[in-house]
Amino acid sequence: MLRYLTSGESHGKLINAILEGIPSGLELSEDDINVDLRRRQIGYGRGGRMKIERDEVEVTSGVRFGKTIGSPISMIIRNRDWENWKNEMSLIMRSEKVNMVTRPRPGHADLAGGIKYQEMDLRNILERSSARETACRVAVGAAAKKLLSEFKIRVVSHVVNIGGVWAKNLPRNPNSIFHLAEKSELRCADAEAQEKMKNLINSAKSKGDSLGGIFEIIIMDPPVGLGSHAHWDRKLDGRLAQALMSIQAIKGVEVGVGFRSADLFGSEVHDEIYYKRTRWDRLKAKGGFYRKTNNAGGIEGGISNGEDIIIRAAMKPIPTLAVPLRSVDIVTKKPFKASVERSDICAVPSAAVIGEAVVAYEIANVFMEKFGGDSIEELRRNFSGYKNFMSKL
Ligand code: EPS
Repeated sequence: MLRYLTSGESHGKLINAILEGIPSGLELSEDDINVDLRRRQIGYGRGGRMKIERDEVEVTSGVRFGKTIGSPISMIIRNRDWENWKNEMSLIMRSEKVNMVTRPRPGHADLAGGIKYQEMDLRNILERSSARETACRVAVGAAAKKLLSEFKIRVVSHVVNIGGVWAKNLPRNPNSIFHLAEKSELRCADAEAQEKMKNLINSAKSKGDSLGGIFEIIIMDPPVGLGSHAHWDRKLDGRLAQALMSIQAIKGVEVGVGFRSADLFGSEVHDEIYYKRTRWDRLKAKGGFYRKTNNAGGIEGGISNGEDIIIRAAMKPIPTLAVPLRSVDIVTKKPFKASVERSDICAVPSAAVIGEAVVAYEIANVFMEKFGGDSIEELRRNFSGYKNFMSKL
C-alpha cells in the first residue's frame, strides 16, 4: 500500500525520498519532519560531520495548504558538506586532484561492493552505503508517524545497552521511558547506566575505538490484527525485522523476549490470556482480551495481538576507526593499516531514532493494508467500523 525510495550520496548535493500511498487529507508540515531529523542528529558520541550538517527537509510535492493530496510526497535534504566535496563528487569529470579510494575499510561495504560493481574507486560504493541515507528514512518515518498519530498509535525508542553496559532501572510505562529517553544524551532512560555508557564512550574515544549497542522500539496501542499468519511475507515480525536489519550496522533483531526465550520453558514464555468485559481497550480496537505479561512482544503468529509491540535491534560498533585495522589495497594488493579518519564513536542513539522511523513506516503500511482508504476520512471510517466490531468482543 505504501512504498518509498531514497536516493543520494553522503557527500553529494542532496539526499531525497519519495513516499507514495499516503492518503489525502493528512496534515503534514516540514516542521513535523524536521523534529525527527533533529532527533536523529544528536547523541553523545557523534563525530565531526554532525557539526556541519543541520538537516532540514524541503517538501516539494504531495502536500498542498498543509495537507497531503494523495500524490507522491517528495522530500529533499541538502548536504551542507557538499560545498567541501564538489570536486570529489562532480557529476561531469574527475579532476586531477581527486584521488581514488583503493583501501577498503574492514566492516564497511567497500570491498564486497567494489568487487560486485567492478569499481576500483571505492568512493563509488562508500558514498551510498554511508548511514547518511538514513536521514531520508527518518523523513519518511516522520510522515508515517503522523498518519499513525491520527489513530493514537505511537512509536517510541530508547537505548538499552551500549558496549555491554545495560540500562536496568527502567519504568514499566513506555510513556515514562520515552520521556526520560528524550531528555537523555544517549536516549537511555536509566541515568546511572547512562553515566557508565558515557564513560565507556570517552574511553573508546581516547583509544581511537568505537562502540555499538542495543535499542528498543515500542509501538504503543496498536490494534489487534496487523500483519497476517497466512503467508510468509505478510508476517508482521518478519517485516519489522527486515525493516530494522536494513539499517546500516544492524546485526541482530529480537521480538519480545527474543533470544532469551530459547533458555526458558514454554510455561515461562507464553503470555496467558485473560478477559474483562468492561476493559477500556475494547474501544481501542483490542477487544476485552488482554495479557498480564508481554513476552511475545505484542506479536503472535505474525499478527499484532493488541499488546504493545516490543522489538530490539543490535548495532555493531562503527567500523571507521582511529585505531588502524589491517586491510589490503585493491590496486597494489599490499597490506596497509587504515589511516585516521573523521568518524562517530557511537551512533546507537541515532540508530534508535532511525529504528522508530523504519518501524513506523512498516506499521503504517500494514495499517493501510488492513484498513485501506484513499483519504484520511475513508481510513477513519474503516477503522471506526473495526473498533465497533472490537467493542462487541
Ligand atoms: C558515515 C560516516 C560519517 C558519519 C555519517 C555516516 O560521515 P563522514 O564520512 O562524512 O564523516 O557522520 O553519518 C552522517 C553523515 C549522518 O547524517 O548520519 C558512514 O560511513 O556511514
